[in-house]
Amino acid sequence: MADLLVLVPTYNEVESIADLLARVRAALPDADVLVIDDGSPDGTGELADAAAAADPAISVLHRTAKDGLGRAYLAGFARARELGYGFAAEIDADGSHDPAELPAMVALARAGADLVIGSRWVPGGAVRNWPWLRQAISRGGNAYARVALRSDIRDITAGFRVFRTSALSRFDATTVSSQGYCFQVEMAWRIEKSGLTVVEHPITFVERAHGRSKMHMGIVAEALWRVTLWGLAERLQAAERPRRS
Ligand SMILES: Nc1nc2c(ncn2[C@@H]2O[C@H](COP(=O)(O)OP(=O)(O)O)[C@@H](O)[C@H]2O)c(=O)[nH]1
Ligand SMILES: [Mg+2]
Repeated sequence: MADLLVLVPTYNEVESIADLLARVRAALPDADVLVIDDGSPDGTGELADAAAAADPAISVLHRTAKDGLGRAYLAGFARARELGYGFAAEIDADGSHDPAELPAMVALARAGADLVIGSRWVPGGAVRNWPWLRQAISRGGNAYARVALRSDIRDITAGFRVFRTSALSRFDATTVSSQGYCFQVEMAWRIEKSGLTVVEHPITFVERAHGRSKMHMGIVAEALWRVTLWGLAERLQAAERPRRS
């Protein structure tokens, strides 16, 4: 059995999913792939089923309604752990993340990293075709999270990742509170905080050519208030520590 499960969350990605699956399979012929579709009305789930019927390495998890990226990934992580995979990867379905980067990222994980982040904001990383507002949100959000969470991670919101599944089992993923993209921040920060190894690998993020982003201001707002609360809680705990001893 393969020891890597590549998780591909989808919502209305009918124009991108077949090409993305072919590229993942070509980049990592030995890995298995799990599409996690939230009942896309555009037929993405059916297309993924057709790919799975033609290729035993591909399977599809159908969920009934759009329930957020965080919960889709938690379902995928649970599947990866149940089935005994050593590593689980995250990749967007819209072509923004180049599957050709995955072998290098997986190699870093196999070499010892607990979490490898495909990072836009480290030297060598880049973003292509993103409107200035998205760039500003990503750069500003990452800068804010670094300070608020006292994190060393440069691209803590990135959705292109490889996890060692034992790192996921170190904490109870059912206690992960974020629903939207803030989920990425929460997972990376918890892994970093528990002393595990986080490595960033530079990637070029290319904005989707088809379909529409599911990003909206509610998702940004969720990240902002959660990161602020986590940061404040950290500082309160740090302030209390000397008094107890
Ligand atoms: N299963 C599932 N996938 C989602 C959901 N929201 C977004 N996605 C997928 O997550 C990936 C990233 O979403 P996208 O809209 O491209 O975000 P952006 O790149 O930040 O604009 C894509 O593959 C989406 O189809 C969701 O609620 N459920
Ligand atoms: Mg996208």
